[in-house]
Amino acid sequence: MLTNTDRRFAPLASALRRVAVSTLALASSVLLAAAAQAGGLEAPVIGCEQADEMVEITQSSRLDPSCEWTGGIRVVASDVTLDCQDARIVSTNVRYGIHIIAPVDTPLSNVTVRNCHVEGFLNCIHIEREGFRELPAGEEYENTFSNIVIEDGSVLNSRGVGLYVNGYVTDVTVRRLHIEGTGSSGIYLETGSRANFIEDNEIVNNGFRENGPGGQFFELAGTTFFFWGPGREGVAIDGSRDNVVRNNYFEGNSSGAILLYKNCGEFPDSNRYFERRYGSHGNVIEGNTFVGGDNGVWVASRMAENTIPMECTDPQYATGFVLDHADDNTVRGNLFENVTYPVRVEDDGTIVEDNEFVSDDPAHLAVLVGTPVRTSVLGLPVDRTRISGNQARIEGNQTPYRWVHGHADTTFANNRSFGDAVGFCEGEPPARGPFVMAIEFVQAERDDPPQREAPTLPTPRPLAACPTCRGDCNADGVVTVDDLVRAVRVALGEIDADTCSLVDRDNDGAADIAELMAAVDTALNGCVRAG
Ligand SMILES: [Ca+2]
Ligand SMILES: [Ca+2]
Ligand SMILES: [Ca+2]
Repeated sequence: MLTNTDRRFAPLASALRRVAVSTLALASSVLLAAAAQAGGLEAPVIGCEQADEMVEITQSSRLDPSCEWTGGIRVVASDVTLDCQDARIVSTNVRYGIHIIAPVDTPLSNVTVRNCHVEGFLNCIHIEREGFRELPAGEEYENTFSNIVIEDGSVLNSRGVGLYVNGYVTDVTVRRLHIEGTGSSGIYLETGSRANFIEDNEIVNNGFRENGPGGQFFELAGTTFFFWGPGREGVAIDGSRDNVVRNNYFEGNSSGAILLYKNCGEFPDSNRYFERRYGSHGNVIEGNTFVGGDNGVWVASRMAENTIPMECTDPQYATGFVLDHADDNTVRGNLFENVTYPVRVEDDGTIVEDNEFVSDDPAHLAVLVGTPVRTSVLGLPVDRTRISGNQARIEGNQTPYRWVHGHADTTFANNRSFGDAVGFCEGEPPARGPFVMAIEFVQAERDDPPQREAPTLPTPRPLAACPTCRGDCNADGVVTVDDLVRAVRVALGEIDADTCSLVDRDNDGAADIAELMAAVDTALNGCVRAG
């Protein structure tokens, strides 16, 4: 595990490593070419005379790393490995650095792209099933992609998304990449993509251009506006499901680390429009490290955002509001350091377990569950969240597990703060912009941007510790007969103490008489303040 200081110098270190590695690679390519001539099976090297052309890869190949590759590379066949040998692939006026592509009626499998350093394109790496927008419902996965691996390299300073996994693309593994400085999201998992693996990457300092703090123009109802936004996230999971995001390092991404949401069927008149059929369901986010920033993992990040400028085709249930869709996701075993809202939950069935939250800012939280508009207009609070086994050490915040606007059927068990079992209690709603991905907007003249500093959303204030209800097994704020029955069963050893951690205050795995009496006292007299 690298320390924070090491991380700060990671770009420099990786640049030095790249120089060293490309020197080695150059030497080894000479040796390997000799081996190939001697009857070895090494893939042929594509020479620098093609470095400014678009190169199409149909068989396993290596790049000569002694030149910069500027024409872009297309990988169009199965069973191939492209080894860039640490070559740099840099943008001139081409859209994609490496484009892995097959028509929708053609399966693609066993493609590996490794040791490529791709920089400055619209998308540095783009994986696409050509024609996917026209796939009929129910026939999206008849000719899938499988075992597509992108490993060991870097994606830097793309104009848009860094690495784009486009619609209905499956089984892509992205591992050990350094992804930095992208204009939009670092990695984008597009609608209908599924079962991809994002592992062991460093995803840092991305997302400052698109909807970013520098501001941009937009037109609405024939009027020109200028708006400033929060920028984009490290990983966007947009209507993409059953993915695993594991053991990555996130720091310094503009709007947050991982946002899960569903595109609302925006901009139907755009040539990029297609029907968005799937939510971001069943994803697993585990073993990652998140450092700093406003949002760590935000489940259903558009549930309560006003999307009116996006011309959503999904039905509005209130002016500007459509349902977002991100169910049954798991956030497990991650470390969050100094993140304002480490885990935000605005859709149902989320599991938040065995995470660790540390911070030196008392305004920071661990978990925040709840969503305003769906709750108040449709009477549908976030439900079936399971929060268990988490540990928090947030200086000045003894009770960092919070809900807002109501919640339903929450399981809350064995969550600790500075080692004590604590409750789940009401917090304060986070600040939101006037509409999705916007912090503030003004009417403006085209080509005459307002000259002022980027506005920011107000930061949250520290909250008073909330009462912990001793014996409140289901953490709903009252001790009922049901809670007491469960507490007694813990005392009798019939059920595990973790199922009612708020009776077992001293965390010895049992409920003794004093702990049972405290539960009874709470039932009779109400909750007591924590501590
Ligand atoms: Ca839902
Ligand atoms: Ca209760
Ligand atoms: Ca005990």
